[in-house]
Amino acid sequence: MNRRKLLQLLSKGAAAGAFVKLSGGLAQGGEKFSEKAFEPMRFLGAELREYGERSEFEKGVVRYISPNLRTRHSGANFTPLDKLDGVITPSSLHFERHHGGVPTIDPAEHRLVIHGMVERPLIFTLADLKRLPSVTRTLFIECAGNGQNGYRNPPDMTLTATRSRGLVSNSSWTGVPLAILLKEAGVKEGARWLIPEGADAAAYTRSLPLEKAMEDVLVAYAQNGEALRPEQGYPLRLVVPGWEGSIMVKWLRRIQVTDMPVMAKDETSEYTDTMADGKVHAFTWIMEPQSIITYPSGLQQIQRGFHEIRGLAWSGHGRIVRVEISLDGGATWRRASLEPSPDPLSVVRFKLGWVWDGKETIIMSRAWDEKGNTQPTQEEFFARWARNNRYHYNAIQAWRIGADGKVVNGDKTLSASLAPRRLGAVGMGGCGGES
Ligand SMILES: Nc1nc2c(c(=O)[nH]1)N[C@H]1C(S)=C(S)[C@@H](COP(=O)(O)O)O[C@H]1N2
Ligand SMILES: [Mo]
Repeated sequence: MNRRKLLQLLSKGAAAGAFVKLSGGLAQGGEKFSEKAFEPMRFLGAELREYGERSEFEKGVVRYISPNLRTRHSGANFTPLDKLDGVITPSSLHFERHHGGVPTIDPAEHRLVIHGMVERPLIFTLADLKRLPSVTRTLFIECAGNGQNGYRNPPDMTLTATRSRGLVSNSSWTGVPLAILLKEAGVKEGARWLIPEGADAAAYTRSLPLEKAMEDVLVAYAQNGEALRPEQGYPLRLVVPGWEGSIMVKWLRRIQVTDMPVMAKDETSEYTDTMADGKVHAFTWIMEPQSIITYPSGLQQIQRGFHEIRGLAWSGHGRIVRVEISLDGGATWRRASLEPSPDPLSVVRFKLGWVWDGKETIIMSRAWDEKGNTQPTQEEFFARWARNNRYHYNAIQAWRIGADGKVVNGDKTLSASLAPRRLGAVGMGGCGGES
């Protein structure tokens, strides 16, 4: 059939009608084709280029940067979870969290020093590190401040999935196991901690238990198959599987081996958790299970009929084994299907087919990991953690679908006894990002 004939057929709507029938009534469409759809075939396309760029029509898919940030050098932005598919975060859309801006580092000049309680202090160039045995794993990085918006009471009705949980990203990371470097240096008896330091203006510093370092920590130089992005720590960063993002020191230049944690500003003034009894919990490293429905989600608009509910789930404790979705505000739950996961500590995608009947309802998801951990309700969460806490929020996120198909935050306004103290300006702090 030639193009003209096909066009005639399509414009009669016959074929378009057939599509609807063939797909079992799932499609809403029936849109007519126009001559315009064939326009690109009439002209020679763009030339080959050395480095790819996305379609000009996709330029609106960007990281969310709060207009309320005090500074863009010590803040965070969010991966646009509600505009992405699959589980790999494009490197250009990986969330960012910096305490002193993004340094420009010449990899030829960069060195990694390992010293302190070791037999042989060592200095590595990038080339030295790339000669060593490498590991590639698909792992999430999540800021401890992810979900921070959940501390607001009453709930923020302008919340989107991006602003709810977009301080998580998922990439394929390649690097040298830190254990190999430590064995080379020869860790002395009595050593128990590592103090990694970044080469940024913040001289960002944390304490990392030696035990974890020997287990699975990577000194990463590649992200999704190419060199790390400057924002992600070019040319070197720590990737600490399953732990809070804040321990994954970027622009890594030095690791001191010690017998004690250093109690750095970056692990005391931030990233500690106030408990409901007023005590402060330090070193909350492992990220608890999380899930977020990205479609339909906050500020989207849906129509009656079929929708594939989609979302993302992850846990620092291990593989996600089950995600449940409630379509009736938490009264009943059904099991979503999970896409095969490339790594136990990768983000996974869940899906559930659903026909929306046009009635107002609340949808929500909760994830379960292989260790039996799941997400608490808002009430359960605030029974444990203080109202004015800022980090490690992983309570179930609800979305309310109105009779008009508009989707908004479905979280409850908590009773006075449970209500978090009004955060005010504090909500803008934490991970530096008003979420
Ligand atoms: N050197 C350095 N490393 C750092 C930070 C920083 O500001 N400086 N921020 C930390 C925090 S709080 C997080 S959540 C992650 C964020 O990593 P990303 O910007 O690649 O998403 O990097 C961590 N490593
Ligand atoms: Mo963070």
